[in-house]
Amino acid sequence: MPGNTTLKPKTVTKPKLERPKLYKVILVNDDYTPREFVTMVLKAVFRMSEEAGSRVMLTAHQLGTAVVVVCTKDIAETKAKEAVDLAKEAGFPLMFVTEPEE
Ligand code: TYC
Repeated sequence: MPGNTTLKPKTVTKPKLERPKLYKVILVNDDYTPREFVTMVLKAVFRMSEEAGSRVMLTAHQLGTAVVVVCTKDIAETKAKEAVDLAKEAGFPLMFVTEPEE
């Protein structure tokens, strides 16, 4: 051992436990979809209460858009599609879009 020891700097490995990037599901206002239908979709697809659903619906109605939920890309895209499909079936142009969180 003596005279035979090489001092190696310890390699510091950054723990690779990166969180998955999060996505917002955004509700977009339009002039045709009835308010009650929007609230119903928020309750059915995003499991919101009547109160939370109508609050988010009113925010989109007044401001143009509202964040519904923040989740992984997969879930965001699946939920947005489910919601848009429900509206399409009922003949409404209701839109939900997804976008990555800053
Ligand atoms: N603006 C619609 C109306 O007045 C209601 C509505 C609210 C539609 C929110 C879409 O994302 C929306 N009937």
